Amino acid sequence: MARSQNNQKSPAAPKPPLLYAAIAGLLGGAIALAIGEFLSGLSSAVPSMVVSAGDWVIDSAPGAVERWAIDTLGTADKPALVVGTIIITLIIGALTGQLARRDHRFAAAVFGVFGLLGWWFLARNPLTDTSATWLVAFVAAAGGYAAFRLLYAVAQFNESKLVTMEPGGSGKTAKTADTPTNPFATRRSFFGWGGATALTAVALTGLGRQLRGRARVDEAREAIVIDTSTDVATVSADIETFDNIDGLASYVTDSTGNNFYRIDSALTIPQVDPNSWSLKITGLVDNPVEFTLADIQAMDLEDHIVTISCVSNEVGGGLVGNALWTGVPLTKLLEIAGVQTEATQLVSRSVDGWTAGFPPEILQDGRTALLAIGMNGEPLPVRHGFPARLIVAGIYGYVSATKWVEEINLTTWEGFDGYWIPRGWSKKGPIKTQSRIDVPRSRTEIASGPQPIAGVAWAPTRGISLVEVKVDDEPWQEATLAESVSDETWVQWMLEWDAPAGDHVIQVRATDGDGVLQAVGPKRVDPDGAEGWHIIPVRVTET
Ligand SMILES: Nc1nc2c(c(=O)[nH]1)N[C@H]1C(S)=C(S)[C@@H](COP(=O)(O)O)O[C@H]1N2
Ligand SMILES: [Mo]
Repeated sequence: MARSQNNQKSPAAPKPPLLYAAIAGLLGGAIALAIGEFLSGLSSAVPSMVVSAGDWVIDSAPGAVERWAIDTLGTADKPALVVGTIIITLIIGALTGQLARRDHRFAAAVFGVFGLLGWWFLARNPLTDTSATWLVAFVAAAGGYAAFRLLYAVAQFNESKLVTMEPGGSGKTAKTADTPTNPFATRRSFFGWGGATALTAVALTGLGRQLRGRARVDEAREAIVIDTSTDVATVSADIETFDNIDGLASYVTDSTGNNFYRIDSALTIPQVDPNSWSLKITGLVDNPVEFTLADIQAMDLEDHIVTISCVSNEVGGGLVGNALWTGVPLTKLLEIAGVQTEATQLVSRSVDGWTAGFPPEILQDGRTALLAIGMNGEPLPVRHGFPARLIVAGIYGYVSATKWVEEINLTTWEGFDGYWIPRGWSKKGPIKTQSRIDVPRSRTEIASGPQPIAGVAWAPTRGISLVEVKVDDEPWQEATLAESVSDETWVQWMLEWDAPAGDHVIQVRATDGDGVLQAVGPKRVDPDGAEGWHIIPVRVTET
């Protein structure tokens, strides 16, 4: 009963002039959109509402219409959609303001629908965190509605002398046109509040975009060419792989989109401007140095294929991937800085303050350790540490693989604990030998008959010498290993199997290059990595 309440509170509250009501509605809509932009800047789990609405238009437009739009609007189709969404929202806001003069509940309903629609656009995006989308949509709609109500209220000033004549009054009319019923409702205060609201909307949007900064960094990233002598497409062609086995992880993991696992503590992916980025080497060194990206690019870049893995990878899990990394050997940078003999820990720090540490003496065994700027022939994807990160073969990511790295500090082993160490993880993190069955997929049904059993096994930097597979109670059988470029990468393995109908259990175990059998465990991931043989059940049906 918003209306009767309204009438009761201030029986004489006049309706705002049509134009003012429309402006109030328009600015309420602007605030709602701006809050959405601002919140999406705060968290990478929340995309922009405006962009999501545009995505929906693209997705639901019939192919022909979409092509027409792209042809007609050229590459400007995305900005055009965004501008279109904003304009439509503002027009609806203005209409809402006008209609609210008849019935106040109308505005509440429109902002409510805005919230629901906004939520739906956000939630459609597979990358979003659903609980966050509810919050964002609600805050945006409520904030927009509150702004509208405020402006509407200050617009309820008396437009003309006639309106102020009241029965029982003195018969005199007010001298000014702006005699308010609500003392704050004057033309002047409306423009004051309206201006402030418009500025707030612009500031929130600008701040959100600034925080995200994605487009800017993406553009800068695309302008960078990684000078690599290795063509990632031919890496797998030059060696014998099992890439043709359906469902088996390919030898080199695709690093586009979200195909390569991503682990970090960053709520928003840091957006680092490559032109102002630099890496400092500090601490126990003779010459503290600082390198720009241009400095790094001008050095002799090396290409290495290295498998990296997360200490949190469960037995059979996917927090592992193999990529071609391009960069400068850490030893070369450390040589320039002149590491002192007391330095027993190399701590790397990212732009967001995350840290990792390992003993630099492990670099003496000649393993690959890079300040990497390229991944699979391209600049590092932003989510994988653009413009630079560390890659050290044979130790888990949490002690070494700092993304968005900006400082390497040489210190003592006791002098510092990296990010995860006080949180209950082991200070040293050598990668344990692991093996995984990819084909057939665990808990699936397959048809009886010839069927490969296949997967990957890794033990960087020791390499894999043997993979064995066991079906039910049969003896362990030796799998065939594909080729790998070095002991620093995983290796694909495969065993032909004539699958008989029934329920089966398949297990795998690997032996590393030192002849050490993978630990049977089971042991949980903390504090220093899971142990155990991967065991999967499958159902084979009669063909
Ligand atoms: N800045 C930063 N770098 C980081 C992390 C992080 O939280 N912040 N996580 C590390 C961990 S635990 C792992 S396993 C690897 C994962 O690298 P990826 O996301 O490129 O696969 O990044 C490492 N580098
Ligand atoms: Mo990790």
